[in-house]
Amino acid sequence: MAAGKGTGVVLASGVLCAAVIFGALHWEHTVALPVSAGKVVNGVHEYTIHEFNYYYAPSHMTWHVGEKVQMTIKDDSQSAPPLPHQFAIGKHLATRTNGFPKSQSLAVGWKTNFFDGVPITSGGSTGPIPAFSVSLNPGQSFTFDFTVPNKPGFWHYACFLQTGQHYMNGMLGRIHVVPAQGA
Ligand SMILES: [Cu+2]
Repeated sequence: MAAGKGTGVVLASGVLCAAVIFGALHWEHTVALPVSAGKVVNGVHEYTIHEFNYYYAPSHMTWHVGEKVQMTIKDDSQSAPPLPHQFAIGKHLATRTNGFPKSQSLAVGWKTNFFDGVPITSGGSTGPIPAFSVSLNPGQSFTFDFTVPNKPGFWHYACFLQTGQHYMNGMLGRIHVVPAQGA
């Protein structure tokens, strides 16, 4: 069963609603997390996203359209037990119910995936990967490169493992994609 601190979130979000989720996030994260950990090396914006139970650090990023990005995702989960985690960017939750009467909506993924049609470079190969996301075991990391596509607006990254339980526990971050600098 999930950690007790998530229970309030689950109860509060019987009706799945962004306002409830964001309220819960503010309530849960009493320690301030860095807004953006990117640094620029040779024109490439490098980010490392650390995954914990059940949050990301950083939990917010701002990207510019056309910017070259190198992302490293690292599962730094150390709480007992350390857990696999996922990093998936998208918008509009894909949900399903658990099949019981009065069942809750379970968040199981994104309807719109940010990386659809976007070439991803990793391990020497480049190409779009449908519904691209990264799932890691504790201690693992994965690095990939891409150019921020012309998809301005707010996007989210989340972990939907354990039938959405990680998402319900607050494992959610936000990306603001803004027009190219100087555009
Ligand atoms: Cu997770």
